[in-house]
Amino acid sequence: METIINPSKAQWSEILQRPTKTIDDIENTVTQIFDDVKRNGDKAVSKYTSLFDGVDLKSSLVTSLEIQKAVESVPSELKQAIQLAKANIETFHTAQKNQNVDVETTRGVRCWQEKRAIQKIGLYIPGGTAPLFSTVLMLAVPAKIAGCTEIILCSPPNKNGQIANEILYAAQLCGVTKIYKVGGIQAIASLTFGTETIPQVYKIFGPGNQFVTVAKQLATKYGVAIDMPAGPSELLVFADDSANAAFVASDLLSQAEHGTDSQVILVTTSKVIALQVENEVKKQLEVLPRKSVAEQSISNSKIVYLNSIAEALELINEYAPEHFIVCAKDEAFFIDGIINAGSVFIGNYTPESAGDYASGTNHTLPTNGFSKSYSGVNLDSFTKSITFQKISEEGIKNIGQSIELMAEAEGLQAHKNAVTIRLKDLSYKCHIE
Ligand code: HSO
Ligand code: ZN
Repeated sequence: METIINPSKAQWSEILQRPTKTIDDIENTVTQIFDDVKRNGDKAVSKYTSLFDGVDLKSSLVTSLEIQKAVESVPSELKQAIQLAKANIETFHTAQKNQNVDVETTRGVRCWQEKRAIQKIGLYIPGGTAPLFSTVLMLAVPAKIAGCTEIILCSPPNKNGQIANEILYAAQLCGVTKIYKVGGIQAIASLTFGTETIPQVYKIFGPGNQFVTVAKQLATKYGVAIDMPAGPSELLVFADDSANAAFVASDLLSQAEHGTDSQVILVTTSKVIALQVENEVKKQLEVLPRKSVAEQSISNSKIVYLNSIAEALELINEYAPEHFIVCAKDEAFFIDGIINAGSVFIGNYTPESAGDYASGTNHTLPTNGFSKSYSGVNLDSFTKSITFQKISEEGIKNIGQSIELMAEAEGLQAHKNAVTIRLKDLSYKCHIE
């Protein structure tokens, strides 16, 4: 890890730069596969599954027998752990339900707002060497609470044509409607257009590699919503001398092991902590099974020493981390002052892993500086708000003239007429009464 001491503000943006990748040629591939799936449906999907996943499938739909077998093969201790996580995620996301807004804006004019679930949603769960089944909980649990009626899960099959048992177990536990063995661009294209077997959805959630990320962006061009633009996972830790260096190192490594392009940053006001963390990282890294992955992301990572917590906070808000751990004497200063972060972890006993799995908060969070403008996945991600209004005779009399004047000023006579006709009706009624 490179240590940078008291960088000037002019240097910040360079220090905080995310690992960049070019996506030009990916876009062509994505467009081609989208066109093919749109035109040829299942036939195209199975061609790409064979090409990219190396397996020929008769059908991409996971059968109830396969689900049953998977459920049986997950060890009961792990099942209990998953159930504890699910219960906490359920509690936290159920608590996010809030009261409807309902007001009388002017006498006789009632306006209110009600939430409705997005009916059909797609969840994308990546495969690979370590399939992250915890993401199933993070997406399917709030979807169920929100009331989504069709929850479609896509995940790439392995060489044996299977999806990891844990993913299938979590999916059935959370009430996913249907599961399909389809991954990558072809999965996102299927959810966008629908095929003979895979239903079309209105919003797609979930992480993925660069291909999936670009595919999700293309899906939006066809009117399908997505949770958020995704990038490599990242963590920023602020630690002063009240922090435990070994704990901090373990957090940095937990994020670094995700992928070679993960980014971890330590910001500190203590030179002692900076040194201790660096040594601890080296020590703990040695014994990690995913050492080669973590080593690479750690080698791109930075320790930034700054003189004051005020400057540290400014830098953190400029970086806008996905995950922000704060181990500081004055934690309230950071809690009150943080503006841009996906999720904040406070104190020495709050590792990021807790939020990744089981504390109850969601781990699908904005990366790549998007925490400046995006929230992480939460209950509202699965709903839309509809506004309602009901205006009484008294109400239209109260606001009618203003509407008439504004419509006239915009040159929209028909708009004005829609009010005038009613006001005339009321004054006529008034005369004959
Ligand atoms: N840290 C990841 C989520 C995750 N970690 C899943 C372990 N499993 C992105 O927030
Ligand atoms: Zn993680």
